[in-house]
Amino acid sequence: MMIKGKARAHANIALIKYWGKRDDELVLPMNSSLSLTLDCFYTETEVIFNDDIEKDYFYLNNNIQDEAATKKVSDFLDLFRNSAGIKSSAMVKSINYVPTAAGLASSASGFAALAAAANVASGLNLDNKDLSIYARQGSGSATRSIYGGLVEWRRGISGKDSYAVPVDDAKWDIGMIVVIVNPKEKLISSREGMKRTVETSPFYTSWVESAEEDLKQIKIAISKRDFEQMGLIAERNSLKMHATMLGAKPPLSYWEPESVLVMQIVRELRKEGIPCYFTMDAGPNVKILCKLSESYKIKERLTQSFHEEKIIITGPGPGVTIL
Ligand code: 2P0
Repeated sequence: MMIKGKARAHANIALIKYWGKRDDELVLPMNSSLSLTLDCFYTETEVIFNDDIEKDYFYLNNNIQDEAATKKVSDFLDLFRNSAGIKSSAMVKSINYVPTAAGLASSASGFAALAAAANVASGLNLDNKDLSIYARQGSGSATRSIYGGLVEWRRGISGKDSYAVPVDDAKWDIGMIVVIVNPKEKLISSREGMKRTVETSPFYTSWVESAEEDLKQIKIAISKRDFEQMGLIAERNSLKMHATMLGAKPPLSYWEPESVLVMQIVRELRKEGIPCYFTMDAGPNVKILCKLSESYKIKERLTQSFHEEKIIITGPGPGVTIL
């Protein structure tokens, strides 16, 4: 027996961040979050269940992966194998399409594409809601990559109702500029960083409350297409997330000097009347939320301080596609 499935999923950047789990096993978040799916960054994955191979194999960008990386994929595929009653091992081939040196190897697009491919290969044919529940168990941010545009991940009260819902197709003047400050892999994984923050930061409870309020407010701004409010809420939410990390023991900071430089440029541009807002995740790279129609103007300013190939402009991207 040999059955296969292939899918593409795009990366997403959170405007209201997910930072901390209340259940590590099920990947249940402490707070709901909201993101923008990106056009330029995606992963294509093929899953082949094959009776003739004796164990799982995982190739990423045509390179065979080590035991640890393969185990993550295997454990995730078990969710599908168990539900579908499949006993076969799998061959998994994944390609990350990320502009050169972007340093954005994304677990969001990775697990969303793997989930969508496994969904086809296993014959489970889950709908998007259930697909996001499965993707979540691979990586929290993958929950949101099932859909395109602006997407909310509702924290839910159990494993069965913590999933993503589409909020807005983002087919208006929205863009994102990714500024690559340092493409190297981060020293402290998000998983570890979140755990430390939840367990030791005295600011953590306030962060959760504040993030839920930010989510409410940003959804109002989105429904009114109030770009300025949307950006201001997102920028502040990101800073608050990083503030909880500074309060952790030992403290955690993903910022580098050039990250701060990008923030300063964004603030200057705003003073000049260009609406743009920064957001940062578990790494030193900075993403700028802007109007797509103004992205080239902003890029031009950034090239005074950064190499052109370190500045990537992207529009909103689609949800998962079966290939
Ligand atoms: C987010 N991040 O909302 C937040 C903001 C980073 C900062 O989701 O442990 O790879 O696999 O659930 O999803 C990155 O963490 O973590 C992330 P796991 P994930 O996008």
